[in-house]
Amino acid sequence: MKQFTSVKDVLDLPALVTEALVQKRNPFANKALGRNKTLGLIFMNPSLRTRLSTQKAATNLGMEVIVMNIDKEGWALETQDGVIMNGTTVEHIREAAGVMGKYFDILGLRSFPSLKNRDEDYSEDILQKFIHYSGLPLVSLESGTLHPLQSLADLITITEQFTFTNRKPKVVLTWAPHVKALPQAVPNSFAEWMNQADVDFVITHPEGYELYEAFTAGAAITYNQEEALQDADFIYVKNWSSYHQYGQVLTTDENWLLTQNRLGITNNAKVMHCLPVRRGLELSHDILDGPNSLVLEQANNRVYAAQAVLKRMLETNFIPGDDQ
Ligand code: AN0
Ligand code: CP
Repeated sequence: MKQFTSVKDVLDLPALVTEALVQKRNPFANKALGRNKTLGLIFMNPSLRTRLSTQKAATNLGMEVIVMNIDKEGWALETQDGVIMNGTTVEHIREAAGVMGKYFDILGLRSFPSLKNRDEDYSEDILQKFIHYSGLPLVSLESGTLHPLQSLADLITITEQFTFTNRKPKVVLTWAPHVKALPQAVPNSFAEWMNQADVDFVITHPEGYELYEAFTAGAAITYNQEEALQDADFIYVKNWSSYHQYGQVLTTDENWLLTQNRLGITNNAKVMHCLPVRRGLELSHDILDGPNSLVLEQANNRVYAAQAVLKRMLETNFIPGDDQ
């Protein structure tokens, strides 16, 4: 595995999930694999889980980790080519990424979309420039359009929790209200992964919140949340801003808030959220505090998702014993 930016970078998805579960049972078994290898984690936006879980995963594999919150601690970065830098930006992405290529063996990058210019966000220009100018294998820590480490952790969680062998789980992705415009990366990515997994997958959202078809194609999509929730085994709750009216909040309709009552029409569904979650706005207190919530287990599995991916990258990109 050279890069990890999308499910498309995964050759064998069931094998990667199995690898994560193997790592979870025995987290320190591959401590020698990352010896003298450095992971650089570069954050252009805030993070709690991604930062801590990826750092823990790398440490479990014996790697050194350097973390930089480049938005706060670095020079203001210029990402456009050919500009005369006589404004507020101080350092160009060409040099910044090039320097990182000298210091690290694997690069992790979090770079949220602007939610202003869809073409620019969906071109993944910043992610591609970091890959190109660093020359390093790159793990996406959430990009403009996708959050693959989250989706892998979600798939691991569903695989662990679903015990029936005679049928597939019904998994529902439901939009939830929020007061701020949030990226589409988490739902895009979840859809992309669920469409590759062995599940019945349904997406429900208000009109105007249709996601980019390249990620959702194959899923059943309905504007009727109640219909979608019938017999659900897993409900994945997430807010996102509009893709078609790009970056806009079209409604904050609280009828879309999932409560414990509404779980009555489901198959006692387990409820998932990537976190951070705004209590009472995106998801009810009773669900988060109740027995159906999987949110902490998802967060736990972020470690083993990252560990499986880093292990594959170390195996693919470096010869064991070669410490150069
Ligand atoms: C981000 C998002 O929705 O993409 C990160 C989630 C992992 N969430 C917020 O900005 C609140
Ligand atoms: N779920 C997730 O990626 O959380 P952070 O934004 O805190 O990393």
